[in-house]
Amino acid sequence: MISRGDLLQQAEQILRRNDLGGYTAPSPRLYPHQWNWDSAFCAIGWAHLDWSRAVREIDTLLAGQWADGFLPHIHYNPEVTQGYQPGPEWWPDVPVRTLGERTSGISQPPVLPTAVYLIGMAQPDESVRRAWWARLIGPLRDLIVCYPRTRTVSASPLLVVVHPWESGADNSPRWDFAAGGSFAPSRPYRRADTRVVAAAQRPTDRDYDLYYYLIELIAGHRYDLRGYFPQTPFAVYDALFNAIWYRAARDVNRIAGVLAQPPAITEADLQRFKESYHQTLWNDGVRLFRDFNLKVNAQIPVDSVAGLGAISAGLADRAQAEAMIAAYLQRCRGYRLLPSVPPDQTGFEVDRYWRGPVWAQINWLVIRGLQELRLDRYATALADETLALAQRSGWREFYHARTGAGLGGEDFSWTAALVIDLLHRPSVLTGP
Ligand code: 2M8
Repeated sequence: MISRGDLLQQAEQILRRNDLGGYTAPSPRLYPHQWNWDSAFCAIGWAHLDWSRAVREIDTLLAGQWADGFLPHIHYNPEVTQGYQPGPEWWPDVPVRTLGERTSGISQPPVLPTAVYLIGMAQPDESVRRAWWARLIGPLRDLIVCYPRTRTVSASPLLVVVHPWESGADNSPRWDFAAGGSFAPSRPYRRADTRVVAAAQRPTDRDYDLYYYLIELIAGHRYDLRGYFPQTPFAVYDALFNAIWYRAARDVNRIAGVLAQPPAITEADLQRFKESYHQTLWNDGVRLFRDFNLKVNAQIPVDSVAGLGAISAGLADRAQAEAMIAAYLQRCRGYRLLPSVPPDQTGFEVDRYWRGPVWAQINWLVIRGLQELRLDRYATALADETLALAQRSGWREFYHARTGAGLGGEDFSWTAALVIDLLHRPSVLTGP
């Protein structure tokens, strides 16, 4: 097992190696373009190494922002023409702000505003910090208000996630209700992922049929939820996406406050959102938040680590967070932490992608949330576990839920970036 000093050095090497100029590829062979939440996490790591490089990462991500503030899940690098599918041709006429930028037509958990807040706080020169925030507050405000404007239906303030890729947890068993529906696109597609990573660790072809079916449906309606909502088999309130948005909205408000500007989302609206989140997604029987299927108006009866997202967002108080994490850990005894799906859950697979393995960026979110709630015992154990996984198994996309062996993509950027953050800033309360 390598030392923590060497770990830091290796992590820095990974980020520098994956640095493709203005952005950090998540894992160059598997994911050569710029991904939305990956880049936000990478920027958090870069801020400790080279603050202006973190700023650049974010500028490049925001260059793919749409006219209405929407931030797509992939910002394509036009120089990379091979090695990832789907390419930009599957997403025609995306309404980007800057003509010529190529992006996907769906989003991802909006971690970016929280990254901008944290990176700003890591800048010791207050005037530099304020100037940077003053430059970004417009795009961030647009981003945060765009989702309530374009992704709500009926009276609920919760945000509708329209593609498994938007959740970030692509083939989670939570989405099996749709993947089992035999949906397939009208045009043929080819998979590039299984040439890089063993098929047994990736989503199935049936999952991919659904992914491409939804791409055609969404692009065919010009990315307008009102157009395809009646037809889509997939419209959910994802517990993690909604938690991350809530956290992001509060962080944009904090930045706005420093700049003596009005909040992006009013306190009253945040409160309404929080109440709705609890009313719609809380499941007392399992002491976890669940996702909600809008097509049948019911919670999805599948537990996953997404249900702990409330801990990282300030949506759960200390007592509730402790009950949630204790119950989750109890279900995962004998496994590495945190399995993305508890082992007793139907659909759990110990080594397949989002169906069980451990993910460093999810751990990081939960760790930071636990620290803010002063649940230090849990936070420290989880941080130690996360560092140990990288120390023993290297810089992987995810880790085997039982053995901790490294799986999926190699030289993975968010794992490196967040290990850097954990080592440089061990605690949100006492760290430098
Ligand atoms: C994975 O998703 C992409 C599609 O967005 C894929 O499998 O092709 C997910 O783990 C997602 O959360 C992540 O952002 C992306 C890049 O790391 O890979």
